[in-house]
Amino acid sequence: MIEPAKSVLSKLVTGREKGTEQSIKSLFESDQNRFNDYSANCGDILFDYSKNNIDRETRELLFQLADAADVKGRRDALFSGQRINVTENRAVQHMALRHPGDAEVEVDGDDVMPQIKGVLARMGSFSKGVRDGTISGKGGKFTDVVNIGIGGSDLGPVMVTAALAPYHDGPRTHFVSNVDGADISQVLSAVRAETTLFVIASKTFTTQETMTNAQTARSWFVEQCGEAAVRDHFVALSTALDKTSEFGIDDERAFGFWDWVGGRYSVWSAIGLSVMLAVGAEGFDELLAGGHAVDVHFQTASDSENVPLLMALIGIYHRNVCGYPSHAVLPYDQHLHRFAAYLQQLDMESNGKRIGLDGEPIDHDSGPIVWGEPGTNGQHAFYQLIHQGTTVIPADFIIAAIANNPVGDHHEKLAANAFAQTEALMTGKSLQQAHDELMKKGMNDEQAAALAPHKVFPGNRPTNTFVYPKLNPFILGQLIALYEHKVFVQGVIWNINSFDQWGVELGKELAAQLLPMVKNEARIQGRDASTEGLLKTFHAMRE
Ligand code: G6Q
Repeated sequence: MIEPAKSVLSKLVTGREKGTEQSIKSLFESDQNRFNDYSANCGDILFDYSKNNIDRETRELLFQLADAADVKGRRDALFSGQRINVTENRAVQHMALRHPGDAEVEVDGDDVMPQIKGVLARMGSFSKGVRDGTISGKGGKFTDVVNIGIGGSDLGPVMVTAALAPYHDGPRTHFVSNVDGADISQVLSAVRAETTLFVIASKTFTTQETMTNAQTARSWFVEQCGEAAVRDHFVALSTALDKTSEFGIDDERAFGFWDWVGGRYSVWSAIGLSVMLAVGAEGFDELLAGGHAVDVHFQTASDSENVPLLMALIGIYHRNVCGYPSHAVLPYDQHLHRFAAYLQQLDMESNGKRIGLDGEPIDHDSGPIVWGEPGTNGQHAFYQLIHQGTTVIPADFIIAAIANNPVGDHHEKLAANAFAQTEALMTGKSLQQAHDELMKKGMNDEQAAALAPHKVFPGNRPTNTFVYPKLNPFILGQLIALYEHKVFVQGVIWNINSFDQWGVELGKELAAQLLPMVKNEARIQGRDASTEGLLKTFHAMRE
């Protein structure tokens, strides 16, 4: 954290240590207008952050913190295409992918819009052809699409296709990511080679898992349909177009993107092809438009209306002032069942860092552990800990006003549960209340006194709530971009590089060294005693 920001943070910490913090409930009691004052809109999305321990003074200090960390200056550097990913010497310009109209967007001084529009137009005509059957395979119209990718080349398309399931009117989509052969076997057993389109999604086209799965899919396909049909059944999404042609993919079937698109920000690029195949180019355009609307909002909304800024600052308060280690994302929207997994990568790969931009270890916490599951399922599993555990876990609740699948009163019940949870987390239940309730149920005083402590809810647990009219491509694009910019702002305040991911390298290097030893016991050497022991046991069990 840079010096001016540190001194604002210490004011926030001192403020909390003084013990003057009021309970969230009492903040509502002393301010009739709190809901209006502590909520903001980004287009049709309402962001309610009133159920946090944040009062006017704290919020003002948080805005000062953002200014002291130069969030606005760094935001402008981001949008102007400067190489802010310094450890990889790259610009970060995924916002250009969702930029509409004819205005120029620069990376290193060059307008990148013509190339973006060129790829988007090719994706559009290819998707249209696949969807209407004018582009077909050996067995006629494609019925299934298999996306093979991992990390950023998987999680975005997986999450978005799941979220937009009600809008699917194209071929069925399947995703293979894990190098565990179970993953590809399951998918291949569910499709027919003659009517399947394989989409090999890899920015580098060298990733072990993806290339292994791609080769397996290719051999399986060739066995049934022959080598000549590969050109019609395989497409590539990559920045390494030389490597895609070596794999046997026709240049016409390769859709490029650029090094200034980070993997976890790439669903807006050619990596989103499987989304476009499922929902059509118009749906994909709507997704992009939603993302762009948030880019404009982030750059123009005032501090108190700026949803990604508010999301980030509340998160900083929880992490760096209150010391909360984790953050839950709880969508009450079944179609968002992969949203938390997607955000785990976005947030934890971006901000799970311990070295600052100055190359020195940082002296404060950075990214929290992000996790979650859709409500109401989580309520019957881990919410126990959120309500009564020893760790406070701030949570985002996400709910649509209108269901995509209206069935009876399901949606009303879903919404009632979502609102009930945030209320319960805030208000809690006192010992006296618990005791009185038990007495009313017919227990005697002794029985009630014994059980009541277990039924106490401390309350005062912070939550944010997002409400939007209905989950559609535009709203989804907004939601994703809101979290992207939240992560950006937090990275700026922590003064770390949110756009590299060196932490994934060491495991990859060691896996490459260990593979020969896993294949051949005689080659085991030079490892620690535990690793050697594990390798030997592995071999013994395979005999
Ligand atoms: C994301 C990361 C990482 C990446 C995967 C797949 O930001 O860079 O998750 O997306 O490692 O890489 P390829 O797309 O190059 O196969």
